[in-house]
Amino acid sequence: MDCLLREERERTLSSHSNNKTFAFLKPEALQSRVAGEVLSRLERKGFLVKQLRLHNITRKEAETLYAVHKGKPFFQELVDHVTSGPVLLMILEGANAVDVLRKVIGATNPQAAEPGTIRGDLSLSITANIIHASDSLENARKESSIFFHDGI
Ligand code: 3AN
Repeated sequence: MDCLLREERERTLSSHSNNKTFAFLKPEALQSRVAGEVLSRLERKGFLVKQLRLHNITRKEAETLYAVHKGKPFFQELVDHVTSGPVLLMILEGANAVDVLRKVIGATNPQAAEPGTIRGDLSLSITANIIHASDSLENARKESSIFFHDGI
């Protein structure tokens, strides 16, 4: 019985974790007053907001977050942008959250992103492309732990 309960608990914990992802609205989203619209789209899609916090990203946090891009020509501009004003950090929950959110936000370059996606509808700038969303569960765990001590 104990064993069955433990298995059930582990299954529940792991399915919850699989259904969460990390995202943040970039400073441009707040400056251009579309933060409410983006949140509204995410909720209408069915995501549940589990954590939400306004935050000023430090250069150190930005360099950790985007470490994989260090040395690329756009790295400094990207770090400059995400540290230029408050961002809205969030942990979202929903079925297949990582993949679904990536579809909802659209391609990295808003000029190529499909209409109907967040980036496709709300931006033209690849640097200030409104929203960051983790691209794997592993990265969602890593990235959320930079900003939330309880992570995903
Ligand atoms: P995404 O945010 O779609 O996952 P990544 O992780 O490849 O894209 O890149 C992180 C951020 O770096 C992007 N959101 C974008 O702002 C910026 N970026 C990526 N590629 C370029 C590029 N070729 N030129 C300028 N900025 C870029």
